[in-house]
Amino acid sequence: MNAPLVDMPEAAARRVEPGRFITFEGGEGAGKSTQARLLAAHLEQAGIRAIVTREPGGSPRAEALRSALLAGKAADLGPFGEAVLFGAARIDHIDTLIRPALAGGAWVVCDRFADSTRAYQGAAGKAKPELIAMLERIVVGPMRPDLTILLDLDPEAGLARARARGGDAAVDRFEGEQLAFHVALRSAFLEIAAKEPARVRIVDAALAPDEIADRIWTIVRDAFPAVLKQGAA
Ligand code: T5A
Repeated sequence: MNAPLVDMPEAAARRVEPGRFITFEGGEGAGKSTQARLLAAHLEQAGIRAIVTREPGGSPRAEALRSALLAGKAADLGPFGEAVLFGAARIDHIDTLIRPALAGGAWVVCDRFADSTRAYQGAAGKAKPELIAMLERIVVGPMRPDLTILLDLDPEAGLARARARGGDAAVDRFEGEQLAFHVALRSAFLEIAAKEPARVRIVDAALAPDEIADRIWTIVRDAFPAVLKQGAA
């Protein structure tokens, strides 16, 4: 029998930082940035220091990689090559922003994280799932989110929102993919949620922003009852 290429069991150590790490995931225009901001405001009202960040990006080096990736400059590398660059951006983001913030007791609210690589480069992009899984273990290690909010929306509605917001600006690398790509993305995110129900909670993103924010706040309070007492804020 061949020895495994890497030996990193799922039971790898949990991280020890005191802050909480919450990610938002979903297709284009699902409302992740809007809800990340609203959640951070809610947390601050409840007396918790919250930092909003995003991927790709969140640190100067990762933002430079974001510009290249969203301009399509890495598309010729193929989906796994792109995944490696998203991973490089993620390593810098974790090392320079996420881990230090969590270590200082802040909560980090991140607009997209490793589930986006699974969905965009893995399921929809068709990079080999075992390579994507291996990359995630190397890049993310124990820095897995405590909670992920999946904003689920019909892809045509999400793309229409993104286009309406973007005006005449050119669509980016992934917005420009065929509808079938975005349909595959939605299925991939729902599959991740089905496999990891304790971490990933689905919220209907077709509702009004305030209603979505209320539902997310209920989920967050329920997820961290020792910190956020019922009825807080
Ligand atoms: N990517 C990313 C990968 O391929 N692999 C990876 O590993 C990672 C991390 C990032 C791209 O990179 C890809 C995925 C992406 O294609 P991006 O610009 O950050 O690029 O793309 P998105 O994350 O999709 O950001 P968007 O801004 O397009 O979408 P959001 O953040 O989901 O939506 P938001 O909040 O900006 O809202 C969009 C518009 O809709 C309105 C807002 O006002 C705004 O105009 N809106 C609503 N309208 C009606 N009802 C609601 N409930 C609404 N909520 C918001």
